[in-house]
Amino acid sequence: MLKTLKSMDFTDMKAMTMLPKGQFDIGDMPRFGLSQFADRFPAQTQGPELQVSGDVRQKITIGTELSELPQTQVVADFHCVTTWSSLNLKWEGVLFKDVFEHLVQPLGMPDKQARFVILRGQDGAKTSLPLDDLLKSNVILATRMNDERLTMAHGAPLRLVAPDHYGYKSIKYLNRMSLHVENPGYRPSGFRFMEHPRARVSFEERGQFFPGWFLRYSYRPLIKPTAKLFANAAELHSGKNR
Ligand SMILES: Nc1nc2c(c(=O)[nH]1)N[C@H]1C(S)=C(S)[C@@H](COP(=O)(O)O)O[C@H]1N2
Ligand SMILES: [Mo]
Repeated sequence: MLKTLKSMDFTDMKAMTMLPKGQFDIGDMPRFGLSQFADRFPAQTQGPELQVSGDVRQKITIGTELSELPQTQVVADFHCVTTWSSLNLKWEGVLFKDVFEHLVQPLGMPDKQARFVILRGQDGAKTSLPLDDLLKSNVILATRMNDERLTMAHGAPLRLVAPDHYGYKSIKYLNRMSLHVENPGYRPSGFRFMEHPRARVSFEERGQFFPGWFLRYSYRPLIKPTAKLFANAAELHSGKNR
């Protein structure tokens, strides 16, 4: 039943204003993703190493340079497309925008028309976003989460966090990105069938072929088994690496 404004207490109000349409607060962030990535882990875990290629004049690899850029914090909620949200997470690292302006542009010299970015993780996961979305001031390449070094579970040594977009855009174990000139009819290889090209949470762009509300109900039953699959795989992996 709908509550009237009068009978709502402050916590209701807060929950309502903080959670986007169709999302619920799951508490601590689970290790999560598409099931095929559950038991794939980064091979290189020492320090971040990010290759930049595509429509650039010079391919580059960014590593230790990252620690020389201004270290920044982003506090934001994280929204998985399957409807779980983890609230108030603190990420630390370097803004994508700073990496782009201080390293990618001067060293890689990307084509001025390149407006489209494919991002890949060491586990083989990939996604894409328009460059303009990545240049927003809350998109971060994180090395720390909640005042600690990023854990393997959450994408060490380097992960993207794009809080305004569903979780599948926030690639963990990030090691490659490529810039592309977008042209009509071009089907980017970073693209998966169910993905929305932008996946903005505020527009409930969960997928490109079905409405957000429909996907909400389809995805919800997957949360528990997927979280379990990912947690078990991580446990097995950490056992092996002891
Ligand atoms: N490399 C990689 N990045 C990924 C995924 C993945 O499986 N592999 N899953 C995505 C999805 S669907 C979500 S919801 C978040 C989950 O991040 P977490 O495991 O830190 O909670 O990572 C995203 N980035
Ligand atoms: Mo997700």
